[in-house]
Amino acid sequence: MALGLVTAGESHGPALVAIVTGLPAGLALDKEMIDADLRRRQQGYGRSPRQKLESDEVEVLAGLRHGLTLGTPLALVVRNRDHANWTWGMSPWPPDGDPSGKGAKPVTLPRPGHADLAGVLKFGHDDVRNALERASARHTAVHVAAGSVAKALLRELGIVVEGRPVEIGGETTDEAMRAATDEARKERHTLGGVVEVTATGVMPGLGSYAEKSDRLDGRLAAALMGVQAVKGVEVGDGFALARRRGTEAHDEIDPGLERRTNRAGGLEAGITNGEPLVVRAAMKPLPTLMRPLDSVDLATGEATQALVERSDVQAVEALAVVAEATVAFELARAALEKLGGDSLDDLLAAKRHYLERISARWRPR
Ligand code: EPS
Repeated sequence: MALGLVTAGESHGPALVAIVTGLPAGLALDKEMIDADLRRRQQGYGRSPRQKLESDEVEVLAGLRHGLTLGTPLALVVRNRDHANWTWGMSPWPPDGDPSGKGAKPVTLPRPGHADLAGVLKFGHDDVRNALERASARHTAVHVAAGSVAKALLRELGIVVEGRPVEIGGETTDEAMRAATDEARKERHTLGGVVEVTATGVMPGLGSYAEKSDRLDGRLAAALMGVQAVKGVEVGDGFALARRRGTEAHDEIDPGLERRTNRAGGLEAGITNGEPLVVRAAMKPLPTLMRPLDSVDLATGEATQALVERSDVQAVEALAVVAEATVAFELARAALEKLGGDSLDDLLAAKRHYLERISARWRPR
């Protein structure tokens, strides 16, 4: 069965939910490891006061017994502690009593760059909150929980996935990235950046060129572009390859089928080639601004300025964790497609068999 993921949840609703299907039985999960990833996602330097309210941890409602997967749908929940301040405003059922707390007044000032305007037009909402709540990057918490499960599966296969920020506000050293964040906070700006995800220990042969939709580079790009605020994805040397000659763009093959370089980022024709997988995602500056941009009040049609709310200065470190989870999930999906298996033992046996088959030719040092 293919690995699947469905999520639900609003930013200030009661909880975020993920259902992961297609996991083999017998995979050991560790609550501490999932919670550690959830904490990493919350910790970046440019985060908003919201993160002081939340302390994300995973609950499992189904699919796990005594720490081992059952081969049945795995139901993960991350509660929104901030919901306590929004019980009237974000009540799933018609709320009791007079409007109180946050979210009680409709939002009518769409922020350029957020889902606000497109969402209300598409779905016919009067209150922008009905669009922004689901579009919010808060939702990435539960993707990180699902990615953490995928990483546990990949670890069994010897694959390690890691994400890190490589650029924030145009700066590339840790010190300069922090200074840029401090300055943006002081000047009430927001920043974007670039994250890089690498996966090591990836065997050749994940993904396929059989159909466009099978190509793993395309699947990774689609999954990463689906993360809030991501506007670009590149694999390996990506856009820089377009400016090189063929002799400087590809990765020559040595005996043992190793490569001298990894400009392709571990993917050729949408298939892993045994080299580390390298992908980068570019994030735009966050659109909730303390210096609001011009907008229009949807209630009156008059020119005004966009909604001002608490916001992160930048969430690039958070994106690194989310992108890591995203890549891990897609890689786990591709590995299960290649190797299959209802139980972890079946999966590992299939891996051994496959590696044995290609070992006559593929012998990395
Ligand atoms: C977000 C707006 C902010 C961020 C949020 C994403 O939330 P709030 O509206 O509650 O201040 O803090 O990110 C998270 C809460 C999170 O956990 O990552 C948005 O509009 O996308």
